[in-house]
Amino acid sequence: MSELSSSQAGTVIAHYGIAVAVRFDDGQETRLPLKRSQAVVVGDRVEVQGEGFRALPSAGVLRRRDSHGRVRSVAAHLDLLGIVVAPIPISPVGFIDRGLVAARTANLEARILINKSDLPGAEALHADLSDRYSDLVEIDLISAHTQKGLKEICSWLSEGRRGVFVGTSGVGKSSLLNALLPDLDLDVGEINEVSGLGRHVTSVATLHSLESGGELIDTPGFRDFGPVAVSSGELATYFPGFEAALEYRCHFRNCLHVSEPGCVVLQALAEGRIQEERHAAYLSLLKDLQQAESDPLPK
Ligand SMILES: Nc1nc2c(ncn2[C@@H]2O[C@H](COP(=O)(O)OP(=O)(O)OP(=O)(O)O)[C@@H](O)[C@H]2O)c(=O)[nH]1
Ligand SMILES: [Mg+2]
Ligand SMILES: [Zn+2]
Repeated sequence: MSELSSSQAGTVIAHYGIAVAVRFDDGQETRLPLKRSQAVVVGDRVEVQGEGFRALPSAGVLRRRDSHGRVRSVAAHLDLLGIVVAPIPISPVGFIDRGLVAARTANLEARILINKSDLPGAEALHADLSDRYSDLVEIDLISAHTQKGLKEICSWLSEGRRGVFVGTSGVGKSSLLNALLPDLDLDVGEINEVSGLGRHVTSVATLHSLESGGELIDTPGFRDFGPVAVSSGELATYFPGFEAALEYRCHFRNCLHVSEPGCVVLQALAEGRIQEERHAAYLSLLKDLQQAESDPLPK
């Protein structure tokens, strides 16, 4: 076969909207134009021929629904999901639950990473999140600035494991990557002093290899994280904190655990085994999913 007609396999390592960067398996990198019809995300495997490429089947894809109801893929071939939060900016209500549900449906191992441990309020946030989530998921108090806890993150991202950081703009996702990879120099942005919000600095998703052998993907911050790969009827099965209650069966097979008689979730709620706040978070996500299911919006 001639040089020109042979195809080469690689991985998408950056997505610029109109083009992608691909790293071939021999380590060489190239930039290729993206056609409108081509849907690939960082982490996807592709087969490149000249200027063209075709995406190979993917797995471990993290998807979310944006505020317009559109389904967006975040990254592919993932093993780990780091849900990054910070004392400032505060993450939207339900962000962690949505992230955990999305991780469970995509079969990813999730962790809550509380960044900016050097700031006042970090300890209180840690105590609050530990109260709610420590039975369900590992929680780390870390800092990109002081490097606290970064060694643990490196060992989590050990050889052959690929992770992605998600979190609202300004929580420090890019700063964490810069701290984990001293040669990297991703742009980081100041928090707006009036609104306390980030400035949406990162606009491109990029994949980076760590010394520990793992890989980590930086993403632009987004406020909405509506899970997509789960229907309203299945939500409870994936909802963090409902596991023990759902070892028993509700009276109705299609129980949504809202107000139905003979519901084991509501019984656990009444007996204090499920906190009110957890059930309220479930109801809010259930409502969003039902709305998305009834909306004829573009997929
Ligand atoms: N005090 C403190 N500030 C931090 C820490 N990590 C990041 N920051 C600051 O938080 C701000 C936002 O950081 P970025 O890394 O740009 O946040 P991001 O999550 O990548 O934001 P987007 O790209 O907009 O989604 C910057 O001013 C950082 O210096 C930390 O550990 N401690
Ligand atoms: Mg960033
Ligand atoms: Zn029920």
